[in-house]
Amino acid sequence: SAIMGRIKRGALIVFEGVDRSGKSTQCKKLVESLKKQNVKAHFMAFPDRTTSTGKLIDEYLRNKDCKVNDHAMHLLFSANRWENVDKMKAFLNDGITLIVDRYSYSGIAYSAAKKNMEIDWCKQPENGLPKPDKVLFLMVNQEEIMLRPDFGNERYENREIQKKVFEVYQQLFKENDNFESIDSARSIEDVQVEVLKKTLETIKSVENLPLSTL
Ligand code: T5A
Ligand code: NA
Repeated sequence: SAIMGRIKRGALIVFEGVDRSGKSTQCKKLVESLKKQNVKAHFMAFPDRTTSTGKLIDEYLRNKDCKVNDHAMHLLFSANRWENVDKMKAFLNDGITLIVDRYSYSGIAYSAAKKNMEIDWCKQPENGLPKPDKVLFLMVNQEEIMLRPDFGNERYENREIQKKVFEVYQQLFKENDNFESIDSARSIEDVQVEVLKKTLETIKSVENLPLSTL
């Protein structure tokens, strides 16, 4: 039948967490692990620094002297996701699981951590984007984070900002039923075992469900 022949959709899996919590490391390993098991998977990361908005974002993040209005900057990060929506839907509809390094929740957490930025305002431009089937939140304490290589190079990498970001993330965690906390103070390999398990479970549980929106 038509139902039997239909391609099962891929899952939208997002990694979130404060800077240096190990998101990129886990995402890249996960895509490799999935491919080894013949699960179709593709890696994406936000901000996508290759697009026109991405180049402005990259300049803003790397140059702490670069002054841009906070609200305008927030919309730019969101536009950077909207630029990729058609591509994301095409992958998912083709049965390819997307492993995404940061998404809307980063956008909300890092902007709402700033003075004079309302969390409700920050959520608005994310409305209508594909909703992640699972958000794996990498949890590790700040003392450990600051011992990891390269901490402190980019705009938001200081203790005070990271603390505020974590507080907004905690609120988002409570509000969203798709969040799951992963203890990331363990070895890269141990974290990967759990991340792979959660991902395979999610792929199975959503393959016949429609994609929803934020
Ligand atoms: N941002 C982002 C916004 O303000 N708005 C938005 O909408 C979005 C999408 C750049 C900044 O942009 C902000 C948030 C960010 O401040 P980015 O490009 O994702 O975002 O940032 P990066 O600097 O590339 O990545 P992170 O700092 O977030 O680091 P990761 O990816 O969490 O950590 P990773 O995997 O690179 O690991 C860091 C180090 O720790 C080691 C790794 O080997 C590496 O050296 N490590 C471990 N060490 C011990 N034990 C483990 N389990 C380890 N796992 C990793
Ligand atoms: Na990263």
